Amino acid sequence: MAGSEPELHIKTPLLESIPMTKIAGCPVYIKCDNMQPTASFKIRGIGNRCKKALEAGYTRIISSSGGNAGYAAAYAARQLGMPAIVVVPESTPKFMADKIRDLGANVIVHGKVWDYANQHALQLAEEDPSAVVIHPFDHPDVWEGHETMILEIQNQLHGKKPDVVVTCVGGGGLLCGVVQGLQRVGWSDVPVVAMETFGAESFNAAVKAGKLVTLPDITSVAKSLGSLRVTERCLTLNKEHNILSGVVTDQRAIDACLHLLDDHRILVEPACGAAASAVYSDVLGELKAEGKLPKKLGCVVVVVCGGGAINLQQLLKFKEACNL
Ligand code: PLV
Repeated sequence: MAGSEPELHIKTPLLESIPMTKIAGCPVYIKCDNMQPTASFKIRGIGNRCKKALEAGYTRIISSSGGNAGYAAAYAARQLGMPAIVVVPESTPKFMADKIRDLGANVIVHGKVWDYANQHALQLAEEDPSAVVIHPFDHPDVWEGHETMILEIQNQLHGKKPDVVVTCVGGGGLLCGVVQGLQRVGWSDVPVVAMETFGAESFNAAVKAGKLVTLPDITSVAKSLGSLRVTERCLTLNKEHNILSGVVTDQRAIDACLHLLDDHRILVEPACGAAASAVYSDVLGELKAEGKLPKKLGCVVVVVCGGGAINLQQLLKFKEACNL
């Protein structure tokens, strides 16, 4: 991990969710990374990456992000005293771009989806050797930073070992961090359920094809899961670790967001709803029935990854659009 400066992320609560426990029939813990100062887990990995870049002599930050990674990069840059440019695609909500701007970053809107924003960020960095491009999910420092979530969970469970960890997958940075973290704490045998929504299922497509697949478009409302292609590292880890891919409809992801709000007063993006739907829509039950998970689970951990690109009005719009 990067050296001298204070951590940019905080240690977040791990809470037993009684409503989820009732559904799953075993203790379900939620790791509340929605409580990070940037409203998502992203600051763990992006913060680590930015600190290491500063130590390596870079003085400026250029982030390409659909939202939360850019928000985390802008926050990290502000804390570290580095100027930042954040290139966001047109799909990023205006209120999210404004939030990033409010942290002092220069926001540039470029391209329909993230991949085009990223190309523009790389081009800008070519013109400025003092600038480092902070990729939202494809870098070892990002994965290393995300690993801290599992180290915390290990402490918070006081010697108990989870039977399964549930997370979601966009470009796969979070998944890589979770799996690497499990390996680091000696929990290499703990399966990971990797959730996506239809229309953003780039990991599921890659697992099925046995190689990286580039989706033609992102049609899911879970825009934070909307990277057309996952990092290669996900596929490498998929060979070493028991990762079970699950895909749900937008409706199920939104339904889970509504449940999280009612059950825990937690407002999160559909990306996070996708992970929570593994319990609320009983994807875990389906995996048990298929023999992919043990019939009796002793302890489940669900990563509540958070997400700042949501407000109540937007969630209610999604609810209506999904006929919920
Ligand atoms: N969001 C990326 C990619 O967006 C970004 O640039 O912010 N949950 C939330 C709330 C997220 O914001 C993201 C990533 C993920 C999950 C997925 O994380 P990943 O990409 O590491 O799998 C297009």
